[in-house]
Amino acid sequence: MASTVRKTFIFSLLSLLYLFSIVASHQHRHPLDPLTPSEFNLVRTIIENSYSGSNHSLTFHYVGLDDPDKQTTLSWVSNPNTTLAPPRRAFVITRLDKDTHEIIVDLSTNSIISDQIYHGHGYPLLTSNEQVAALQLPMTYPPFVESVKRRGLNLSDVVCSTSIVGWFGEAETSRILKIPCFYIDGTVNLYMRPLEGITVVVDIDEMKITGYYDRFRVPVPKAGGTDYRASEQKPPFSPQLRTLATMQPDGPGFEIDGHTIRWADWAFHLGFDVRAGPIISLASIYDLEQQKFRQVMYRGHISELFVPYMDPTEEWYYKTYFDAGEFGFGQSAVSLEPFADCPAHAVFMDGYFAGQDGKPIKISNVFCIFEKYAGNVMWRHTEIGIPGKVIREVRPDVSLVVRMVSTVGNYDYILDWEFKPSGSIKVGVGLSGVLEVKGVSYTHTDQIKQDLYGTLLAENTIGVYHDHFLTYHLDLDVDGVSNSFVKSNLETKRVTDNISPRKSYWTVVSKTAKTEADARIQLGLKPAELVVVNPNKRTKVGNHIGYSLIPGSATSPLLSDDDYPQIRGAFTKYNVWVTPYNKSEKWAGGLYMDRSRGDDTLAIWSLRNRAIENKDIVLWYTMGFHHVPCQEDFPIMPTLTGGFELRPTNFFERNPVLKTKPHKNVYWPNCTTTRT
Ligand SMILES: *[C@@H]1O[C@H](CO)[C@@H](O)[C@H](O)[C@H]1NC(C)=O
Ligand SMILES: *[C@@H]1O[C@H](CO)[C@@H](O)[C@H](O)[C@H]1NC(C)=O
Ligand SMILES: *[C@@H]1O[C@H](CO)[C@@H](O)[C@H](O)[C@H]1NC(C)=O
Ligand SMILES: *[C@@H]1O[C@H](CO)[C@@H](O)[C@H](O)[C@H]1NC(C)=O
Ligand SMILES: *[C@@H]1O[C@H](CO)[C@@H](O)[C@H](O)[C@H]1NC(C)=O
Ligand SMILES: [Cu+2]
Repeated sequence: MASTVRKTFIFSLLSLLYLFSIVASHQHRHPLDPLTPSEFNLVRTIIENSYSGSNHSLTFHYVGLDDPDKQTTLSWVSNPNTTLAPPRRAFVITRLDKDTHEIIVDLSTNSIISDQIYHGHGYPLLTSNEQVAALQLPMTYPPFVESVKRRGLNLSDVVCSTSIVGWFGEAETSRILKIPCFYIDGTVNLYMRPLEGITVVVDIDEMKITGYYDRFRVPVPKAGGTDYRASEQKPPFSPQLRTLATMQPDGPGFEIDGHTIRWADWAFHLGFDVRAGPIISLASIYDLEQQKFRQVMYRGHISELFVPYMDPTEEWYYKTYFDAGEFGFGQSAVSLEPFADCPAHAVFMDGYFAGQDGKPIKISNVFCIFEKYAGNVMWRHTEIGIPGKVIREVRPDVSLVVRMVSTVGNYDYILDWEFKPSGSIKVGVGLSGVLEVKGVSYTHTDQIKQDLYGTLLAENTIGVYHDHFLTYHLDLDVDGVSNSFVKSNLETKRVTDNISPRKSYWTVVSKTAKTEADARIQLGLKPAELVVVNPNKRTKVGNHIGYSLIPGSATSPLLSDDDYPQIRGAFTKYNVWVTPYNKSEKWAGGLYMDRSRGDDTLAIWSLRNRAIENKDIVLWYTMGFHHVPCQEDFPIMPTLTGGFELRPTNFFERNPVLKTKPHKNVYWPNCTTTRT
């Protein structure tokens, strides 16, 4: 699958043209804007030219913006008209003749600033092309063809997918995948019909099958009842819900200027990255009293997603996925469907990433942006305590949502960043899609006498136990760059000296984390408030200005620390970590996730136990789901949701939405929506 680089002078000609177009558009560019299609092409041209002259095999595995230093960006932001925009640079990871290269390309000078071979463990993002090539290999591999025939199945109804293999202590590793295959006769829900017992190993650098085992045969689960298409459903149908729509007769209330979005009191930048998906930068909120924007978050994005399955048998033990670092959350993003994935009034944005050949690939409608009104209350009070009066004030809750959906093979992750006028940022995650199931001979739970590592969901179908851990990188800059992390435990106190009929109460005991070790927290053990404060700023009455992390349900890994997947996923050991800002510490599992050995994780960086008090700090938060599949998850999962909130805490002098005007009451009895 490796593409061959040939030298032609057309490349140089093209690069000149691109140079012109990029220089011309430079002034309008925000330094954090993702690479444009022409910039992707320019990167490819520059790198291909540098390797021309001989017959190389060159593939692109990551191409993204090499974001400028934080200080540079911040000084540009504070004065974009007079500050020169920092040069646009790309960070690139290629495979060249089986070596991994890290390359920085300067797009303002059309030059390669550095090109280093990476000698450490692990491999970069898998490309779509190499996965597609790998999953076709079994079809012409005689032992596999024979296995299919032995099962009495038709090869033309077999489709395959790809799985990473992880790392289990091997001294030598190569870039290999395993290829699970499925039977689609009578359904499109391939994942519900595994061909169990077969293991196909593909070396993707050689692009050939290097291992093959067919250990046992069990029935392929049947197709009936697995299809999820509306066209395939038979009566009886669910009760029909009445048509429902929200209206914005005055149009959307937000403004999109390039990649900068302004809405209500918020302004932020929205980028797209092949590995992380959405990147929210420079989120700041307008303070009515101070009459200015105040910083909240410099950069926030998904850093990794760890999905270990709990079946230790030969065919399943290796299924320990790191979806962002292996498959790419951005690379796996799908086009959103208007009216269904997002409401009628949503606005869409496209995203681009570099394919294996370096050429830009467009994902249209990769983001939707919309104002969400779910019928909730922002704040309210009814006062009946004043004789002769009833006072009622209610404000409906409206927020702004940025949404992306990443479909990593069988699973669909719905990722929301939601901004509230009250200053809260809510991060939501929805899990839907199709379970990864294992074929077994059992058709009823009464037949099962051993641990099957999952739930029998349908005949011959086990939904294997697994977790989803989503780790977020949250570089908060609360009203400035220098922040501290304060953990406030709620502690029970005994009443002494008979001062009160009460025996006990709780109070807040706050501790500022001095070093990284102080800030590692496993949630759910003790009630605590977790606040990132600006120790250099206080409210008028003297409280430190801050933002709290309001976690979702507390989930921690159950694998033992010495288990290989957990060594690689050690960053999930604590729900909260705080590190000093370091531009190269973005990916909690390491820059090279595929076949990694856990030597470049957040858990390792944090062993340095650096000082984090009154410093530029990054908050890492892991939310998790232990997934015990149930029959309702068959044949497709109703969305399971989770999330967390970053909430202003003594950031404002008072309720920042106090002065929100009541809504006009508008009623459109005959309003209809039309589907375009
Ligand atoms: C370049 O290498 C490929 C694969 O290694 C080979 O098929 C091709 O013939 C080579 N081309 C030239 C011009 O050497
Ligand atoms: C920058 O220039 C634009 C257009 O000339 C102007 O609207 C804007 O107010 C200026 N911004 C600053 C921060 O001076
Ligand atoms: C295989 O395909 C042929 C031709 O479509 C069909 O007649 C046959 O029944 C199929 N066999 C199975 C096991 O599905
Ligand atoms: C930044 O992090 C990387 C990776 O952990 C480390 O190698 C480097 O020394 C760090 N830089 C600083 C200035 O601490
Ligand atoms: C709504 O539609 C109904 C039936 O089409 C019509 O009788 C009624 O006058 C309409 N009402 C308004 C407010 O337009
Ligand atoms: Cu799950």
